[in-house]
This record gives sequence, structure tokens and C-alpha cells, in this order.
Amino acid sequence: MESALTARDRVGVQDFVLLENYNSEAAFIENLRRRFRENLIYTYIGSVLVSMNPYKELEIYSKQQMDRYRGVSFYEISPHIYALSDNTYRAMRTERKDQCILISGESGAGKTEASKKILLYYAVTCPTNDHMAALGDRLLQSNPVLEAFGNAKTLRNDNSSRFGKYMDVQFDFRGAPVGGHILNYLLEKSRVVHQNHGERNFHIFYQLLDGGEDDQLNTLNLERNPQNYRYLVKGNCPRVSSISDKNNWKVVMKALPVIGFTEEEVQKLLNIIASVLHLGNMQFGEGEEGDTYITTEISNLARLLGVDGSALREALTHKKLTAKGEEMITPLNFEQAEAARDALAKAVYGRTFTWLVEKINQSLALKDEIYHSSKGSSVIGLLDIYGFEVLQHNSFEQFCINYCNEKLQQLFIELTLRSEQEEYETEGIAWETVQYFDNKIICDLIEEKHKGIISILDEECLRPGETCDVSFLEKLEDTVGGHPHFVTHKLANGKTRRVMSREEFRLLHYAGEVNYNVNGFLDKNNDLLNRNLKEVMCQSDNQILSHCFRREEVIDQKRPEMAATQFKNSLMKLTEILRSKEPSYVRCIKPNDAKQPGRFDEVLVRHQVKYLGLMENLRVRRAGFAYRRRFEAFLQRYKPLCPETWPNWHGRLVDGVLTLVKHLGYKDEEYKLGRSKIFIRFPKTLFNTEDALEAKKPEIALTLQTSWRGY
Ligand code: AD9
Ligand code: MG
Repeated sequence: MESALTARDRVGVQDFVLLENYNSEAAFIENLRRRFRENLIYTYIGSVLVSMNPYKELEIYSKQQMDRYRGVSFYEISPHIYALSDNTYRAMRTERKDQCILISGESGAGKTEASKKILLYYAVTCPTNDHMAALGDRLLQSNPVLEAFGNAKTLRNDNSSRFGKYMDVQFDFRGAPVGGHILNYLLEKSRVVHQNHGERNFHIFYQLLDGGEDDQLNTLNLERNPQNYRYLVKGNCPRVSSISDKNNWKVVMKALPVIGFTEEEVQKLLNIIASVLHLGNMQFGEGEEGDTYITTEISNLARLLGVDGSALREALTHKKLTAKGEEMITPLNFEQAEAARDALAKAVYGRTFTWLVEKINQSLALKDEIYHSSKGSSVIGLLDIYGFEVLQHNSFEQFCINYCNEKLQQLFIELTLRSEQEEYETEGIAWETVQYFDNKIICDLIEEKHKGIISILDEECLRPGETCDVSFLEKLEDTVGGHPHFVTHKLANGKTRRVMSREEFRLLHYAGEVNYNVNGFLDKNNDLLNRNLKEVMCQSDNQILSHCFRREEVIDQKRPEMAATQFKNSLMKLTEILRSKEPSYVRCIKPNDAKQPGRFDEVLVRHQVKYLGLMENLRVRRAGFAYRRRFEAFLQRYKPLCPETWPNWHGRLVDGVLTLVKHLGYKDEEYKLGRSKIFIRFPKTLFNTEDALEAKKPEIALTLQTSWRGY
């Protein structure tokens, strides 16, 4: 039989706090590598779960595995996303406190997969409420629908989330899931009309073309080949080998009725998807007077949008302005007409997505009768948001995505530090402060009122007269030019930094440097749709669209908040929600950029370990102690090793633990007793104790089924 020591050498330690040299990044990476090689993708740093993307299906998510983790103490068994799910659930039940699970990591690191595993665990293992037997189903089925509309193939990830998602699952007093609610964040709408090379539009378009029945496509006037649609050819990537659009289409079509869609609603939804494709193929010609006309057939598009054809034609080629109380109609030039068409496609798609989330929320909503009978119910929130992203060409979307990641990192720092500090304080144990890089300075640079990048962007959008993306950049240089995390081509001595273009600014994010090209920033932040297009759309007889385009919006002349400010405000609210709950963390790591199993790219992994702050996290967690355990758990496990505590200890727990450790020969510097927990300084002490227990097993009828060294 393999000795415990060689097993440890082979597969590493299951909790980084047990590393002998916990200050060494090399040891940390080596531990990750060993475990990854053995398909052990999960490792703890105390209560934080580190997850490596295996890029292959592992047999570790079965119902039997779920049963293994139910009700078992966190550290008694090998690390797993189910252990974290179960622990969070039990904390909610026993402490009656709302919980949240924050999943972070860069694009493709496995956040969405992790959130799906957690949801599956709850849907399968929690008791069911008689009224809400199908809720688990609806929770699960909402995923493929949202992914079809909100995910796309990018260079980083074949199934990349292009929207942020926070989902609350509500449980009743018996622990049965009874309701759910989703908050969605900033969908990357620009993808509807443009994709980078090697990327695709949202999955749903390809699914419909590949999976739709012949007569369905006929009714929508669509052809199967995605290459025939301008909105689908930009990335030159119609197919993705890891994705079956046809099968996924079937899954989505099955899911829609489960989450409460009527046949009619499904048809309306299909009309909308098709209308976006037809919009993309619409072409314009230029008249002699600089005016523009539509050269392609429009009646089919108007039918699908449920609007009047000539009104649509007029609205796509003209602009209505109100000046001094008088309405004026002016023709659009060629570029303006193309921009109006694209703006309509983005608005139709983006608003339909929001409607979809509302519709799902209605289906998951806590019904009144249950609400009243579920006093004492609690919530587990799940956050799965787009990961930090650095592309060759980074624009407004990457700016928002990376800002969001800064905010979450800040929350992580604040909450982990705080809770650790509290633990040492309540236990009465002295500890040394650990230095962290606090990214608040970058968050401020972006979001500060009047002085931050978002405020400057808004001001530039609202400023009358000639404004453009470059004038925005100049304004940035004037206002935040000297900031240590902001760089442009201008050097302090007035010279030019040659490696940077004049259209770029660079932010030194916590996770790395990103150059943002300002082209399009103003338009995307403005996110405007001509008023006459809104007027046409709010008369649509497609109920989804008439719900999305409200009359009030046309009447109300007040300018809505700009896109970045809206996003900032929604992130502020999100942070508040998360702060009010007890957090758990999953930190996801991507092993390589090739999306391949078995490849461990050390440079890439080291970079993530660094910016996720895992080393600091570990140092804080250790703060001099490798291991901590509540007195009763420690005593229960190791009492066979001491005649005075075996088979039962009848005195105070702390005295029992003291008797036990004295008998084991622990030296004073090896441990400390807090108010309810024992803290052990060196992993070796614990390994020795475990080995002693192992050796004693045959002697005592030890019925322990599990081992903390469960790997
Ligand atoms: V993004 O920020 O949305 O672009 P995520 O969400 O972090 O990103 P995702 O969960 O989508 O990444 O994972 C990317 C791919 O890695 C998945 O499509 C799977 O093919 C693969 N993956 C991730 N986690 C697992 C896993 N636990 N088991 C097997 C996995 N494959
Ligand atoms: Mg994702």
C-alpha cells in the first residue's frame, strides 16, 4: 500500500494552508500542478475553493458524489464544489443567514460551469416543497435559455457569458427551494452587429438556423446557411467544433415551455430573432441629394417586427427632431442610415433579452401563498459574471467588464480580510497584518464622481458642440493624466510614447495592463435610438416588442442615464446585496489558452494566482497557523490517541483538547487554544497526528469513514 507521505507527494495537499512553505509561490504552483495532473481540480485555501478548469468531463458530478458530500464537514472529505455548496446551504439553515457564492476568474476559467454545478446540487439534493415541486426544473432550465441568448463563442471561450448574472435562490423554513430571481448586467449588445475575427454572434442565431424545422424557417423566410447573413459573417466562424447548435436548439425549445412560455410567445420570440438577421441584410442606396433609400425588400422584415412597412422605411432613413416646439424631419445620409439600422438591431435584441429575464423571473417568482407560509426562509445568491478580459482590440465593452472585475476584487479583499481579522479577534489570538494590494485606487479612477473616467465620459457625451472619441481622450489626459494607473501616448515631459496609439489609453488593472481604444466609446455610452424608430417600434403588434418599447419613453423627453453610469449604479447595488450576505468564494483558474485538457501553462497559471491574490489570501489565512478546528471536532477525531479522552471525555471541551495535545507531546509553540478552536501552527504537527491515528486504526475499532486527507 502506498504510504501517506508518498500519496501526499504525488497529489499534493488538499488545502494550501497545509503547505510546508506557504510563502513560496513556486510551492503553491507545484501543488496546483500535481493535483491537476491527477484530475484533482479542487483545492482549498481555508474556506475558499480554488478550481482549475480541466477542459474535459470528469466523473465527479454524479448523484453518488452529491450524496457523499451531503452533511459532511467541509474538511473531512476531498475538496469539491459540492462541499462548498453543501456547506453554504447548511450555514444558511443553521445560522439563518443569507449566503452568497462569488465565483471569479478570467474568461474561460470555469465560472459558469461552477455556477451550474452548484445549482444542480441544490436542485437534486434539497427537499422539495409540495407547491413548488417543479421549481428545481425551472431553475435549471433557465440556464440553457439564457446561455443561448446571452453567450457566444469568443477567442477565449467557446461559451463565453456576454452578460453578468446574479441569481438568488430562495429556500423555505424546511430548506426547500421555493423561488428564484435573476439580476442581469450589461449585455454586450455590440456583438449583434459586429464580431471580431474567430468569434461568433450570440448562439441563438446559429441554433435557429441549424436546428429549426424546415417549415419554421420558411415562415421566417430564413435560409440555413449562416454565411448568408451579414450579422453572422463578420467573425468568419459559422461553426464551432465543441458546440452542437442543433442539439442546443432542441434543449432551448424544450426548456421554454418549462419556464412558462406559451406557443404564441415562442413564435413571437422566433420572429424577433429572425428580424434581427433580416435587418442585418438590409441595404441602402445613396440618392443624388445625399439622401438614402432602402434597396432591399422590407415587407418581410416589417411583418416579423409587427410594424407598418412604410413607417419603418421612413424611420430608417430619416431623423425626426424637435426644435423650438416644431418637428422637423431630415433625411439621413448613408452612414447615418446604416448606424440607425444597427442601433435598431441592438435595441431589439438587447431589450428582448431583458424581457426574457423578466419572463424567467415571473416563472421563478415566490408565489404569494408560499411567501406567507415561508417565514424564516433564506437566500443563497450566486454570482457568475463575465471574467477579466484582455483582447488585441479592447473597447467600451472590455472597459465595463474589467471595471466590474475590479469591483468584485475589491469586495473580495474587503470581506476576506475583515472576516479573517474577526475570527482571530473573537478567538482572542494575536496575528500579524498581511499587506495586500488594495485596488480601491483603480476603482476610484474609474468611478469617482466628477473626476473618474465614467463621469468624464458622460460629460463629453452631454457637452454641446463638436465632441468625439478623441476629444474624450484629451479630456481624460487633462483630468486623470497623472494617475499612477493611467497611461496614454503622452509622456510627462511632453514627448510621445511611441508604442501607444493616439486613440488609446491604458489602465493598469489589478489583473494586468489593458489598452483601450476610445473609438466608439461615446456612441456606445450614449446608446441612442432615433426617436422615430422608437415610435414605430412601440406600435408593434408583437407583444414582446410592444412591451420592450414603451410609449412613455417616446413622450418622456428626459434623457435616460448613459450606459456606463447605469452599469456603475447597478454594480453599486450589487455590491450592497453581496455585502448583506455571508460570502463564500470560488476562484477559478484557466490552465491554458488552447482550451485543451492536460496542459498546464505555468506562466498563465502563475499570472492568475498573482492577480487573484491567492498568495496573500493564503498568508492571511495562515497568519501563522496552518490549521484550525473547533474543539469538539478535534476531540472527536483524535480522542482515540489518548487513554484519558477515549472513548469519551466528560469535562470541558477545552480541557479535553489540552489533555489530548499534551499526551501527544505538542510543544507550546506548535499550537494555541482560542475560545472555541484550536489553532495549529505547522502542518507537520497535524500530519504526525494523522499518521498516529492511521497507525492506531487496526487496534481500535475505528469507525471513521472519512479522512481529512480525503484528497
Ligand atoms: V466567461 O468569463 O463567461 O468567458 P467562464 O464562465 O469562466 O468564462 P466557462 O464556465 O464557460 O468559463 O468554462 C469554459 C469551458 O471550460 C466550458 O465550456 C467547458 O468546456 C470547460 N469547463 C469549465 N469548467 C469545467 C468543469 N468543471 N468540467 C469540465 C469544464 N469542463
Ligand atoms: Mg461564463
